[in-house]
Amino acid sequence: KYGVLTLGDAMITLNPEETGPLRFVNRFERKVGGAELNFAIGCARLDMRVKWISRLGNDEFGRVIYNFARGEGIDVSDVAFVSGYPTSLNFKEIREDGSGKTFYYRQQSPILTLNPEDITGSMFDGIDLVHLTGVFLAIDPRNIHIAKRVMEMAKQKEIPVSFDPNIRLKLWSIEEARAVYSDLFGHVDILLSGLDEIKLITGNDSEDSLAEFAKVNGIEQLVIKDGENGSKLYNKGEWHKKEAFPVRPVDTVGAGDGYDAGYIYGYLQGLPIDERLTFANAVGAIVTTVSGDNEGLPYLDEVLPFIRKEAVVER
Ligand code: KDG
Repeated sequence: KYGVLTLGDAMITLNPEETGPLRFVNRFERKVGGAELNFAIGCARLDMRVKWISRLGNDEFGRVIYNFARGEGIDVSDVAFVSGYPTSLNFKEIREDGSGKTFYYRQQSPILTLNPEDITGSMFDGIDLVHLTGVFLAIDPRNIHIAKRVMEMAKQKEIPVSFDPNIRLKLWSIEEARAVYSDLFGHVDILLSGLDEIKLITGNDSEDSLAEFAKVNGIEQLVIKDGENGSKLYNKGEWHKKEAFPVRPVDTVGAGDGYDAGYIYGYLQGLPIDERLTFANAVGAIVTTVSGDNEGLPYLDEVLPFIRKEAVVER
């Protein structure tokens, strides 16, 4: 089994029981979210070994998240509980088409207590890929020091680094984000970005300018996710494209994290580019058909039947 390392904040996600503006919603379901944790769950379900580094509040919700991650088979030995920092919350608003808005209560996130010295060499033992996202960087500008340390240690150990900008403009401004990203892109081997996000970051989404951007930053694989329009990869001077799977989405939050897990699975398994993009598109599509940020992440044995449109015996 391949080993993946990721690091980030998690939160209790309150999923509305009805669609429409949050101010009219009275009932919520308590779930768990967090971009990097969603990615970790996605990888674990695709049969990879996953280590997730994090900090949780020393409270009831912190325990919910810890047990949830552990229940998914994630290595939580570098997750610690910290007092004085309540576990973060995220209320979601979901519209009829499955798209949504988030309302965070995470000003004093427990992950603020993580320091660069907490990252040690043994955390990389048995790791084949390191994945970070922009959510962790958006929480506190100082997190760049931790992210850089992780990326530099990965480089020393010849472990590839993937990164998803995961822009969260509710947490920081695009100017702040651009400054931090431009400092990090040079450390990234695989960049997995939404089309709208890469446009916000580089100011352009034409294939020529994105190819140039990848070359300048030494990004070996530039993956662009475009939801229902599919995804594409720029690698070794060429663009490869794959259309999306048609689905009826109920909750699109977490689809990008699922896509990342699917892509990384395909990359580590050495799947040819065409199959890798198909696999990642499938994982992203499946995620949108289930309510919750990570509940819809498929298990390995569910993805190929979905791709082949095989009938599933229900009863
Ligand atoms: O990518 C999905 C995540 O964004 C969601 O699970 C929670 O908003 C969230 C975050 O900040 O990680």
